Amino acid sequence: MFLRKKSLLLTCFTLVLAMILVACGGGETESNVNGDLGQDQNDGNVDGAEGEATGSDEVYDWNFITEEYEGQVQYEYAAKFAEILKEKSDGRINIEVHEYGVMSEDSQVTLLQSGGVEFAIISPGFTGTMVREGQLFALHFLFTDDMELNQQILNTSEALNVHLTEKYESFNITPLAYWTEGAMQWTGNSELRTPEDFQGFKMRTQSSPLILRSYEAYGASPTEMSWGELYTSLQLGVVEGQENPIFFIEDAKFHEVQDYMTISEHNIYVAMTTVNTQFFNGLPTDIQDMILETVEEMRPVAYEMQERMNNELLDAIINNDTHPTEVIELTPEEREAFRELAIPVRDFFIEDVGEDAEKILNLLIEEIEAAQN
Ligand code: 6CS
Repeated sequence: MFLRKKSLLLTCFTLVLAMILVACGGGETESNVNGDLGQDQNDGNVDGAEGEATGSDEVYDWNFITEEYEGQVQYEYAAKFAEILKEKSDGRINIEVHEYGVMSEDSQVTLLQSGGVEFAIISPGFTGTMVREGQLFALHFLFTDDMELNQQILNTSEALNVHLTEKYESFNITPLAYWTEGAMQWTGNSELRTPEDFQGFKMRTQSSPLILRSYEAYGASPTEMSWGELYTSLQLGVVEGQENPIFFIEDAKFHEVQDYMTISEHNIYVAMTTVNTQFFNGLPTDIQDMILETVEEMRPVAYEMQERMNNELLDAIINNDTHPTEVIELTPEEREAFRELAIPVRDFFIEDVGEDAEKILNLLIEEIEAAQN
């Protein structure tokens, strides 16, 4: 179920074509999914334009891939981003937004990195074997319980916006913004209230190794998997539970094949608005400025969007009589039992990833503490 056929074949065709073109072009970032590999007028890297304001009538056709479907937060973000840029550029910037559904999230990272598409929304949970420092988002109980404050920290953190961004840029990916899709909750085919409930529990996670490690700390038996396989895997019992923000649990219908949802808020879901670094650096400065302005304008839009969807779809889960879900609220003591097991994973992260990871994490922790005072 749940594979939206709409535009799937077309998208599949264009993205696969893009990968072939990138492979043929030796990974240059001048390609786009329309196959414009040369220095033509649709090309983001026009000769002589790099780093200069052109004031020209150049027309740009770009592609923006997301990990979600239309109606879900990432897709709606990208659609609004495209709309704002089109308006700002008087119609010169045309961005085609793509739903998830063609390739795994890991492959989407590779596609952006190689320049097959210009923009992507990427979850750091799918970049952990590449940008190992980015795994810090997998650490449970790192951020605060105040989502608005968390978003402010994501917006302003030097640890993230300078130091972690540099790490991504060394892989040709520039995160333009880190933003939240909401607090993470657990769903299960059995109650998840105590660490004992996780003993041997088959938990689905994204691919970053530290996410798996975080669940091993609770005694679980985690398995990484693309979310496209998740509904069926939960239905068949291949995995027994998963984590996600509420809007996504409802919209992807995971609650139909899960009996319990725990309001655990053990982490926040972070997404990154990203652009291919080489492509972005090659754009005229006036175009770069329009993009950066749009990223700023999108910050409150994204926050409000996820907040509204998470609230509305919690009600939808609670009021769903066809597929009833027991919603479990953890007491502060119950949450504390998980927190105690989660904190030592920070040491593992530092030992495993190294000195830069330690510096970035320690600075972020300082920033989080300062934001709370
Ligand atoms: O669980 C996942 O993997 C998916 N969750 C969200 C909220 N967005 C896309 C991602 O791939």
